[in-house]
Order: sequence, then structure tokens, then C-alpha cells
Amino acid sequence: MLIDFCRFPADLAARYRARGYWIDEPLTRALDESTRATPEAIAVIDGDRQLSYRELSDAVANLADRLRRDGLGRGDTAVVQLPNCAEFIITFHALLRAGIVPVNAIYSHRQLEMGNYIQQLKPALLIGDHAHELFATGDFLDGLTTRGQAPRRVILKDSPDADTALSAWLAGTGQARLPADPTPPDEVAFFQLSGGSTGTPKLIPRTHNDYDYSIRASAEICGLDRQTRFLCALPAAHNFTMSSPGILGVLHAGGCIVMAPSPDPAACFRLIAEHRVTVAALVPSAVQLWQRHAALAGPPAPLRHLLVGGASFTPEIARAVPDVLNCQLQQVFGMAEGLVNYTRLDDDPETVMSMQGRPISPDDDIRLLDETGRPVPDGQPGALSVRGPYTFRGYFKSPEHNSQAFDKDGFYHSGDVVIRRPDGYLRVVGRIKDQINRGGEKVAAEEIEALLMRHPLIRQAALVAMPDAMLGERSVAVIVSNGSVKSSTLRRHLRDLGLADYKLPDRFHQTDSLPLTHIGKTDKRRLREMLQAADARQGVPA
Ligand code: J2J
Repeated sequence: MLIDFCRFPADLAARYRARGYWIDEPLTRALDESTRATPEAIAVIDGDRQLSYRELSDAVANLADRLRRDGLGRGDTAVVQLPNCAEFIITFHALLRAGIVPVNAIYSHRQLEMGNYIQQLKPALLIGDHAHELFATGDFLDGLTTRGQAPRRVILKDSPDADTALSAWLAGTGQARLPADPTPPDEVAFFQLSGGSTGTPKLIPRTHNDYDYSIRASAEICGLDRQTRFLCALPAAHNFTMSSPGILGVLHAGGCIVMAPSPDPAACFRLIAEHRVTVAALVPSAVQLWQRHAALAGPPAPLRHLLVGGASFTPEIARAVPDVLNCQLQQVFGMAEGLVNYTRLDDDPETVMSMQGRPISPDDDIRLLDETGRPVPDGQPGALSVRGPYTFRGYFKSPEHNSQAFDKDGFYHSGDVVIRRPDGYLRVVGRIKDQINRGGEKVAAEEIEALLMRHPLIRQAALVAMPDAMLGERSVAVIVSNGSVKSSTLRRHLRDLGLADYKLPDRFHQTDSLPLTHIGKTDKRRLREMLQAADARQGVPA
């Protein structure tokens, strides 16, 4: 049962209800309420299409009904992969309404990631995009069939075949509307994707209650209202884009979402001007691109408010936001596992430029620990662990990993190293998880190392983060091989395994042996120092 993966202890659940965080409503509540309040207001703009709240809700109910009349519903799961488009929002809500539990894959995910989610979830339904390379040939679906993993139903956006075309599934059934049948509010509503630090991507069960609270609170903290026009430029499936305050926060506030295919500044500035966008959310690397563009083209005029998060943001670049982009900055430090921190709109400028915010909830219980697990005092860096009303209680079917990721009190170790000010504000200063944060996109070192080791000539592999002026970090694969292997060969090897492009190492470096720690693990700190020294010798800029 999916409930087994998201159960909060009864005492905490009672407290979260008593304090009004959990309101026992389905996650479709935000859309339902705003549709009742302002049915004719525009909810989504996608290219030259505009959907009012009423039209959006109708499309959601149509798709939910079609799926249920096709025999899908409670007890089923779905793997969804759509680009930034209105259908992303429709599909997500329709699946919730029908009680089907989805995971939204990132659009850049390929065979390896998608195959993995399918293997873990055994979904009855796959919703994808016919234009995605996965469906360019029949190989991906045939492979699933061969492995006995083919979902019962495959629906594709823009499929030329009427049977599988999402547009056909969005048309009404002509039959009486079925009542909504979502999973219970304290059970899994959907799975979020973990940035990961292990060999296989992990799924994060999120309940209606916990996610809905984070959305209501985020919308309030970010000052969203019916006048909000939000640019959805980061991948829609990302937790930041969905919930901080994101797509769902805007629907809660009764505002309007303007879909952008990517954060490309030229296209985004056009959309901002055309649709009078007021709020946008970006990762730091995209902020730099926007700043460069604005220096030439002028600021994106109607934009008043920019949320920045997902990766470390230097105060120097942060300080330029109000001048160069002519809007208010709000920093956000969040994670798909739960905890989200924001700077507040009335914070003093120094706090906004130099801190990553404070938690959403008074009941976000944060502990900062030293290497021995003892609490560190304010002002000292410590490893963050957290428990609270919207932080998950365990990865899906990962008992071993969960025993490492949580302490005995149910606190989740996020792997971030942060400093806390006495007033509760946090600054992210480092990381102990074995991950590369490549411009906000997370790469689990272990996953790439294991895939590299599958090449017959590779004896050892280690993936490390090196500083990058644009991305913040880039990935370098250090390999020990039998004879020399070209970078292009290794890149092709990883692509042939079906790995998403953003996870391909930015650089390969061959060496004779990897430095080891005293317990015999690869010493990545030493490795980074060696790489830096080698770069300095060769005059490569840091
Ligand atoms: C430094 N590191 C940060 C920040 C996240 C809102 C915003 C972001 C995410 C997200 C999210 C950071 N400064 N401001 O889910 O709701 C790094 C940390 C964190 C990890 C989580 C949201 N903001 N990070 O980025 O699940 O290392 O969520 O643990 O993708 O990103 O990554 P993810």
C-alpha cells in the first residue's frame, strides 16, 4: 500500500491538523476553489492558447473521467513526461482527481531515467510527448513490452494516432460527469523526484495534506494574489516550479500562469512584456543570463518580483538583481523532499542578498549537527536535518537508504551544510551529499560512476564538482582505465545507456589511481585539489 510510504507519526499528524497546516483536502483544492471564485479569469497562457479557470477545470474533469471509464483509477500509478505546456497542469490535476498517483519526470530525462521510474512504480499509465526522442522509434515502448513492464495505457501529446492522442482524451465523454475520487488526504498524492546522491533515482511520496500546506503558505509568503501573472520558465515538473510558490501556488491565489519553453532570456522577456508578467522564478545560472540580456535590452519591464533558488547564489550577483532586472529579489532554498525557506518580502536588503531564507512553518524543526552528530551553535556550519508538516517520511521502497537518510526521531538529513542566524535565517555554505549541483540540476555522483564502470576499459571512476562561473558547478569524471579512452567514447557510452544530457560529465580526466581516504573510499576533496592544481599548472581558469 502506498500509505506505508508516507505515514507520519500520529502525534505529529494530530499537531499539524490542530495547528491548521493539514486541512484534509485534496491537492486539487486550489484549482477547485479558484474556479468557483473566478471561473472566467485566465488561469494559463500557453503560446496563443488561453484557458480560463472554468476551461482548465473542465479539461481536468474530462480527462479524469475518460481515464476512469478506461478502467484506471485508485490503486494505479502513472509516469508522466510533458514539456512546459497547459497539458502538464491539466494532466497533473486529472490524475489527482481520478486517484491515480503520478510521478512527473523532467522533460530532459531519457530511457534510463524513465525506465527506472517505470521499473519502480509499475505504472498502469504512461503519458508522454510524441515529439520527445523516446517515441521517435518504437524501441522504448518495445523494450518495456519485452521486459514485461509495458503500461496498460500509453497516451502521447500530439500523437498522430487518435487512440493515443492526449487531445482526444481531453475531449468530453458525453456521459454524466463522475465525482472526483482522489486518494485520501493523508496518503500519497504524487511522487516527487529526488536530486539524489545514490546509484538509482529515488521517488519521494508527497501527500495531499503536506503539499497543499506548503503551497498555501508559499503563496502567502510570496504575496501572490489574483493579479499575479507568473512566468513558468524552469521545468514544470521541478518541485520549485510546482510549489515554491510555483504553478500550484498561483492556482491557489487565483492568478495566471504564463508558460515559457525554457529560461532563455530573449523569449522570456518577450513573454513578460506581452503578457504583463509580474513574477518569475529562476535558478542562479539563468539569473546571470537574464542580467546579461537586460544590460543590452533593458529590464523586463512589468516584472516586479524574482524568486531565485535551487543552487548557491552569490551575494554579488544577487545585489545586481534590483538594479539590472528592476525587480524585487526573493531567495528560496528548498528541496523536493519538503523543507522550503524564503527570505520575506519585507526583509532588509542585506538579509535578502546574503541569506537563503527562513523556513515556511513555525513547526519546521531544524537541527544543525557536527560530524559527530552533536548540535552546532548558531553561526557555525552544520549538517541540516529536518522534520516538519511538509517534509516527507521516507523514499519509496528504499528501506536501506532511508535508514541512512533519517535519524531515529524521523529527521531527514538533507546533505546540506548551512549556517543559522539567531533569528532562524539560513545560509547554505556547502554540502556533504555526493552530488553535483549543475546550475540547479542535480547529478548523483554514484549513478554516473556506476554507469562509467560498465564500460569494459574503465577500472575506476569518480565524479566530482568543480567551480564554474556560469553554472556554479560543473562535473568532472576522473577515470582510471586500461589504456587510453577518448572522452567522446565515454560520452557516447553514457548516451547509449539512455542517460539525460545534463548528467553527462562536462569533462573527463584520466589518471593512474584515485586518492583514498583512511577507510578506503575515494577521497573527493583531495581529488578536487589535484584537479585544481593540474588546471593551475596548465593555466585553465577556475
Ligand atoms: C543553495 N542550494 C540550494 C539555494 C536548493 C524551491 C527551491 C529549490 C528547490 C530545489 C526546491 C538552494 N542555495 N537557494 O525543491 O521547492 C540545493 C540544496 C537542496 C537541493 C534540493 C524548491 N536551493 N538548493 O532545488 O530537490 O542542496 O529542490 O538540498 O532539486 O538543492 O534540490 P531539489
